[in-house]
Amino acid sequence: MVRPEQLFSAFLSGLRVLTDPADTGAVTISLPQDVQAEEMDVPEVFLAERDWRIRRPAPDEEDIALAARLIRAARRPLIIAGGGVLYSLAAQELNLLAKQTGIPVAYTQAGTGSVPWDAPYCLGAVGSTGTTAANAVARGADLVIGIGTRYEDFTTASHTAFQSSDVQFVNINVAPIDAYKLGSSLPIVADARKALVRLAEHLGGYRVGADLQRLMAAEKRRWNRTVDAAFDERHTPLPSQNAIIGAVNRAMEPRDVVVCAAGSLPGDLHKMWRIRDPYGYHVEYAFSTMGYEIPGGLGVKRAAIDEAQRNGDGETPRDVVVMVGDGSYLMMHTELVTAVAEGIKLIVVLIQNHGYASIGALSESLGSQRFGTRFRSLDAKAHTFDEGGTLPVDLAANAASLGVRVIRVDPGPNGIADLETAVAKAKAEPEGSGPVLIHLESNPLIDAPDSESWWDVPVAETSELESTRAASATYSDSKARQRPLIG
Ligand SMILES: Cc1ncc(C[n+]2csc(CCOP(=O)(O)OP(=O)(O)O)c2C)c(N)n1
Ligand SMILES: [Mg+2]
Repeated sequence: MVRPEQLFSAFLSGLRVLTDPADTGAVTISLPQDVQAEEMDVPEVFLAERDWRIRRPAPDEEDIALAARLIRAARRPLIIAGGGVLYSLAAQELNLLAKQTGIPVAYTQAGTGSVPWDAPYCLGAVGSTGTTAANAVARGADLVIGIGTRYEDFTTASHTAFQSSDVQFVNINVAPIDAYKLGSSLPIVADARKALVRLAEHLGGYRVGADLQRLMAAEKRRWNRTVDAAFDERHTPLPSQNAIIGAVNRAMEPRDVVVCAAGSLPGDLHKMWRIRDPYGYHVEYAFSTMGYEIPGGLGVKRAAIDEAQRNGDGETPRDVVVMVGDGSYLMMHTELVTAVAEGIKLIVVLIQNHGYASIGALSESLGSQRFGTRFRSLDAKAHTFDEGGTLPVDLAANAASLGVRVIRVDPGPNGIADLETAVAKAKAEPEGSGPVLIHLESNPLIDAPDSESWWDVPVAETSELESTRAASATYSDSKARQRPLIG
């Protein structure tokens, strides 16, 4: 903007965007500094309070009737719950529908929390970072009901998740662009909550078949056992990230919120986090921005404080636990100073594995030997960082230098138990007492359990490395399973 009078229309359109369920996003209003210094009379009517009602478009009745008919006729229906379920405050309605009908529910990153992990109809995460249970049911699904999902690349496992030849998609989404995705035979442009309520009415008396119920139960048991085993891993001296996630999950209360964004953690959390509250999981995976974790966590904690105040009765805010890798921490940890200055109780679990475990594992799986993903000193002769010693970096000391209270969890057989105690201790600190950072080292070479899924990352077609040539052949085989126009 170049004139102050433009503020009136700019503010109103800014709020329109902020309150629009489909177009919503961040709004930035910029004024040149000379204009900022001008004085201007503002009409009272502009300053008056006004209500911004969030639009909730109702579904077309015929569409809902048709969706119910498709569901009744399907042998293997599957609901995919996206972030839209949570933005629409529709978790309760989704759980009621799933309980009533027995239709299995799998969730995307943004949809994590829409159903609790231990509900019989919950298959957990779907796609490249999914559970084997959700992915097995997705593979054979003949009707996918996507609710509030953008079907991004990980959700569809790069178009390999749905292999049934007759699979159809019913997509309920407030944004038309997403409702029409994957060649949907029935795009329903509507608010998730309203659509779920109407759908439940139309599905009175309907239950999924016994075959699907048996498959769900068996696959869920198989996956739960896999996660139990991963959480129980006791590698020494350095623990696996799986065991770390298990310990943090056990030490947190159901309503506490875990925050994350980049590295190997988001995929591992999506798979394994045992979610118990619709708003207990905040992972920025749209861009997976390294460095989001601590400033993002601050925002979540502020929202939690507001929520407790709104609820009244002296309610204590939810605890917010940021899980962050050393690479992400190094990229942006300085907002810890804001938490210190404002006395914001933020709990940070910093996993030091001396490098980029995520990119390293991806690189290795594509035949490239984790090149350049370890933080090591330069071997000047070989001109490589891959051979030198671990850097004498002490991120716990770094956090302490910013005024953060730090708990170091030492490596060894008691590491995981000590971590649980450390999280409990941090949680016991009073509100207003500032951040606590728990520092521990982890073994970057132990992966999370396999998703039995895929992600399309192209491999060099020519290479002198035998490992890359082998990866390229495997890549071509996987490409053959892609179904570009649908799942
Ligand atoms: C701003 C930004 N730059 C680069 C990337 C690509 N990237 C994703 S994960 C990752 C490494 C993260 O390292 P760390 O936080 O230590 O987690 P780890 O992989 O060890 O679990 C990189 C470079 C990204 N997601 N965001
Ligand atoms: Mg790391």
